[in-house]
Amino acid sequence: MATKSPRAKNTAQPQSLDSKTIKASIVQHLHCTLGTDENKANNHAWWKATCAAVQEQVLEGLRKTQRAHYLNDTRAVHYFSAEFLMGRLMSNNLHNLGLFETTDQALKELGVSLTDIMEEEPDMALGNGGLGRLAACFIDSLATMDLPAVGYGLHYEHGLFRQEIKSGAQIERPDSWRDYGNPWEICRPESIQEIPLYGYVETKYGDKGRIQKEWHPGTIVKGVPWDIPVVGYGGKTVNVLRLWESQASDYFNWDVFNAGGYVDAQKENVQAETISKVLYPNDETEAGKELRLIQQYFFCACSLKDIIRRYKRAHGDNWERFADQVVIQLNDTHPAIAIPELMRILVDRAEMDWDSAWEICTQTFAYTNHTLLPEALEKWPARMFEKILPRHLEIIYEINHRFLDEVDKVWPNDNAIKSKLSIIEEGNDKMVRMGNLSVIGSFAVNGVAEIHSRLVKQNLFPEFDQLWPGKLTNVTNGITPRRWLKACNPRLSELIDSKIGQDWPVQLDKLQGLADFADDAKFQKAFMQIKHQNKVDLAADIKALTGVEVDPNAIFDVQIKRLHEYKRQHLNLLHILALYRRLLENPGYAMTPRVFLFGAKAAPGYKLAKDIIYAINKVADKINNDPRVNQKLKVVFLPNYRVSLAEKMIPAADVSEQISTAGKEASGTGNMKLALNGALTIGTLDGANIEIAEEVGDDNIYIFGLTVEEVQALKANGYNPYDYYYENKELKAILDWLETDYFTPGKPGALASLKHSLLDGGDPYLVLADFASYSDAHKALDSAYQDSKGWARKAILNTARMGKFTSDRSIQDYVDRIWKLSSCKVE
Ligand code: F55
Repeated sequence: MATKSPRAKNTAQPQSLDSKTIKASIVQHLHCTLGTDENKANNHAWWKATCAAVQEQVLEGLRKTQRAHYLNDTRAVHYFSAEFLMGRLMSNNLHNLGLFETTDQALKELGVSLTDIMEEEPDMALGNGGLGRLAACFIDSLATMDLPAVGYGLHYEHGLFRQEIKSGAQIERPDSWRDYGNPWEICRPESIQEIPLYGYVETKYGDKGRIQKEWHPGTIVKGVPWDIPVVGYGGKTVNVLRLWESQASDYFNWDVFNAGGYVDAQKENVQAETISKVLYPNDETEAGKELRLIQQYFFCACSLKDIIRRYKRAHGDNWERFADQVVIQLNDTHPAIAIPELMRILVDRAEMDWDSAWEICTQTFAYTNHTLLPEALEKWPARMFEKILPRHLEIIYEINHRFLDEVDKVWPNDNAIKSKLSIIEEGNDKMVRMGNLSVIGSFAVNGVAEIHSRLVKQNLFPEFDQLWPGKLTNVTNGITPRRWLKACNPRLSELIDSKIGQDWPVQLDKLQGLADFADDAKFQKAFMQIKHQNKVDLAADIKALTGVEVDPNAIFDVQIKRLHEYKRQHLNLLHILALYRRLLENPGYAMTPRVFLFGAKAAPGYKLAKDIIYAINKVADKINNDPRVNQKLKVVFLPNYRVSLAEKMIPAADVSEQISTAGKEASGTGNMKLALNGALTIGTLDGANIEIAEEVGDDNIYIFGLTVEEVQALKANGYNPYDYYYENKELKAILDWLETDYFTPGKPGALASLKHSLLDGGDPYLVLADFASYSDAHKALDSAYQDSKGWARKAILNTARMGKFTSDRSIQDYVDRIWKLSSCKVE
């Protein structure tokens, strides 16, 4: 049952500002910052003026926080992540400052709707999915808990692509979130860094035969920091997310320029500026592209220089306290290049001996693993490495050499183990394994849910676990309740406030208090009315976005996440087809009206994922226009799924689809957001679903499908999807249906790739094996919904029992077990 979650100490004290003062500030900014006035201003101008007014408060907090951290010379965590999926900032900042109601009032008096102007803000979509959003939730918790922390990442000009759906297919369009400026960010030219790339390494012989290595870079790029203030709930601590933009270095290539090669000199600029141009849109696959490695090195090198500059300001050239003051958390292996970079700085630049340098490194870094999928484990061709970062490759070889000597002491002459644990994968094309480097260079390694961490130990890194017992551990993910309940579901938040007080956003365990009302008819009614109202709102959005009309009285069944075979959106689709078929064959088929909602982006190069999106859309078209089933079934694919759309869908969901093949979803975090907002999970025993089930209890969740052990056994015994195809008549009919032109008139076979991947493709994610059990779980869920009181009770208990999944608890786990940080109060 519920574990105790930590106290985030702040509660949102409304600040002293009244609506008159805010109003004056907004108007002042409208005039003096935007150069317009109350009569001419459109929503965009009002939004910008309001941001500017809010930012004044934010910056006050930022200044005080930085002063407090400096004066206390605090140990700080540095969260290195190639992705921060921040979404919009206005609502969150207002809530965290305690200024939401006052600002709402101020704008009302000006004849402006806060809700409307918030829609003007583009999402900061500098991430792909769960990993990037986790980083965003974590920095929210860090600030809320008054912990000294800096987020470090890349200032992509273009975030994750905008998805359009044309005739059912995904089209990618560039995301231009900064085209009209970003009112929250501050450029810090005083902290620009210069980053070397390419070139060669010179070996020199110094005093007493000491070998000195000197890297002569082939080019230098400039890193320009942009700071996004991160406001903690209560508004006291304001930390910083520092994102690096690449620019051409000023002095570099002046020779070419002076020789009259203006255009060529500009070419260099274009190259340098490409580094932070665009976020790679792949989740769960490593791209293996040169530019991606450069991106990784660029932001890590900038960030390390920044950290070292700050450290030296307090401690001069004495490195002894570095690891006491600095802890660096690597969000997956994407920033793992920071490990050899710190070694290079210590050994080559600070002239430290190897062992002392290695001691500092391995006390500074900790690494979070987010995946077991083999195709997602980053590997770089050694030859590419050598070209871009020649000195780093040498350092990696040296780290590896010394490490393999240690391995030999434990497993003498065991070449199989050595080749498995080596940072270098031997072969025609040698590869650098970033996962192994991360484990070897860190003092702690964590998975992101209990089952995932167990599999990391048992399957991914068993020998490392033997070599260093205790180094591999678990920190179950969490989500910030400020964004994922307080801000996105104001109706429910108000109801909760009225029952259990206002501390729950920082003490999420308090939601347990709602369990007392789970059977209270009045509370049930209020809870379900809020759900209904949220569904009415979402139905209006759906109509506006897609033209499809949905009935808020139907069950809203939601699957929102990146599109991937292992997440099995196609299992959901096959079940929808089963329902459709049952309704056609038997118009009296008993089922509660259901609206299936999808939101998902596919990696642009992932053919089958795009085929699945196409299939969902084609099936949706057919069903939504078939009057025979329309009273019972609708299917909607909402285009361009992103944080701000999630904030609208989650409060309106009755059912949460968490149906990955057991063992494949490291944790999931959407599962937590949906349950927190009173949706019931239909899910497999995978990732954090298992821990959610433990919290909510078996009566309040619909678990189905094979377990990890059963998956392993089935695969070991030779899984044959045809067995299920021939065995299950319904399944066969559905799969055969996909080959006809029923859903794609005039284009038979347009959806056939799906069937083939599940049959001749071997069904790698066991969709067919889990189909029957999934269908049964849906039947159980459907009949449970018929009992409206019973359902209300289950929904309330889901919300009441999500305390464990606040990201404050995750952060407290990191603090206690990995980071050993102390909080620092800001007055
Ligand atoms: C992005 C880029 C690359 Cl190269 C590889 C993976 C990703 C990515 O976005 N991964 C990701 O989102 N992983 C997810 O992390 C979440 C947070 O830990 C987990 O909840 C989720 O299970 C996992 O898939």
